[in-house]
Amino acid sequence: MACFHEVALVSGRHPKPVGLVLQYGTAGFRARAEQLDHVMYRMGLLAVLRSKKTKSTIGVMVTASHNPEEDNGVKLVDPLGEMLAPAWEAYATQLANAEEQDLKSVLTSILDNESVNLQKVARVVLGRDTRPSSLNLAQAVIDGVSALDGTYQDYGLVSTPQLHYMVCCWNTMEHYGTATVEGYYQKLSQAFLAMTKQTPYHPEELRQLNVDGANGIGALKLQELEPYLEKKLQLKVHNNGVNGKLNYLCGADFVKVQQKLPHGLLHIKTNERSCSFDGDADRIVYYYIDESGCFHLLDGDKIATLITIFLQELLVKTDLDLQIAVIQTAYANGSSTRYITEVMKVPVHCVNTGVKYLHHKAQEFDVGVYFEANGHGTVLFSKTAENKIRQLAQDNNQLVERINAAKMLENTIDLINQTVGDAISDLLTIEAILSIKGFTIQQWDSIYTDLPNRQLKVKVSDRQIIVTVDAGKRVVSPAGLQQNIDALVKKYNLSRAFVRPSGTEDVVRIYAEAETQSNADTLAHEVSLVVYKLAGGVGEEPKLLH
Ligand code: 16G
Ligand code: MG
Repeated sequence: MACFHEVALVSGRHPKPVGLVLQYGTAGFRARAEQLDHVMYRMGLLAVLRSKKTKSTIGVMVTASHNPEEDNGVKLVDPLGEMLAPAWEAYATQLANAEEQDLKSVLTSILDNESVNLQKVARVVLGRDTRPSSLNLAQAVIDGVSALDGTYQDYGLVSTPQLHYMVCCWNTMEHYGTATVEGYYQKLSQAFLAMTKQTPYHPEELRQLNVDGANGIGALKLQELEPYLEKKLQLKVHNNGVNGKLNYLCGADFVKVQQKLPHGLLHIKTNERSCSFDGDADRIVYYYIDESGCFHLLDGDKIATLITIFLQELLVKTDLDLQIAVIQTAYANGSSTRYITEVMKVPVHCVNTGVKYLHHKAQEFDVGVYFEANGHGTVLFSKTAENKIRQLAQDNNQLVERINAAKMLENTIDLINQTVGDAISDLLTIEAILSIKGFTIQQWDSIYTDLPNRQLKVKVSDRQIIVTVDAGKRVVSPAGLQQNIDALVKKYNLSRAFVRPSGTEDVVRIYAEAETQSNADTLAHEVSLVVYKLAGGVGEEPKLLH
């Protein structure tokens, strides 16, 4: 049996509140910040074991993304910048919930199960968002890493995708990029400038983009990036954290769910291109106000469509035999799925909610475009695809049109963050595409028309009693719930609805879409009532909101 030599494993300054149980959920641990000190320390310990096991650098990010400022969270980042392997998520949960006296034996059992060699060196890189609680919590992670003699580099305030980028740089001997924030800005800005080299400097109003930084890390990082962009793009960063509160009445999640302008951007001009980041800058959504004052949202589905159109056109020009596919979740607007499959003839795959599922599926294709409707997404190029593209870009014996298309793809590969969805990298990709195609935001928006939709949530006594199949689109338990939903959906034209337990909040989520907004609202409300009745709703019965 593996055994720890005399390291100071007892949590000491980071004791666990007795009886507290937390779970490594869809995006790591998330809870009120004051409950997380011991979890951070233990994730420091686990990161060391994971590093020794994989003989690679492992990332630890302290953030609770779009959650309220009072919350915090932590997630581990695996060697190529991807999400932690599922078996280790289970270890993370065991470790976080072990009472003090059991900590050593839980660690020992992980060591044994995974045959971790304690003699190996460990390296952990960590980052944190701008929450007031993040600094101390990051220190708890460092204490955990140090307790097992791991080495670490603290990147301090970085966006989640920047930390994923660092991990990938470290583990590819910097083939992916230089492992510094400057390296990140240089890589992205060079690719962006190369892509837009042929396009003229557009008039100021077209170069200008309003960004809602959610009062978080994204605002800080965009301000650092801007000088690298040589004024090709002019960013007006709002909600930069100076006055406002993180994610409060702003940010990508607020805008997507509420389908309205964030505070701080309530007075944008007609047709002005605007976008919102979430609290850790791994999501982005765009929007504008039309002449009649109507709000238009361009969410992850619209972004996926724009990027796929651009990539598909280039792939055709290169004449390379590369397969492109789009990965979505049940939340994807029905119109987007229809447009991509029927008009563009690009295959769409629907997977469970959660970045790791989309990322995993996208790896099956030469070019896998994945986006969640909430604005989290990126593009993955397989090694084969990347090699073919880079080779063609260098091959002067080919037709100029093919070579140029390959060069454009090459720069896109460098611009897009292939480790995880990245609001900054996505912003630059979208802006480059709009600029190259000479599209206004309205032209982009008019590619297809979204079906009106509504999202609601219902609190139940135990959300785990809702069991779903078919990528979260159908409920198999509690009995009768799906039949009720089916009957309600039938009442409306072009409608669809589903419910699933949230992986990040203690609620059941409801999604409905229909031909009109009022039908989508009514259907969502009716479904929420059925959930409330059949799945043990707590508190007041859901009301119809208008
Ligand atoms: C997290 C996930 C996101 C997912 C969302 C679902 C990551 C980085 N993010 O934000 O992919 O859509 O959770 O939340 O994994 P829900 O389960 O509460 O609906
Ligand atoms: Mg986020």
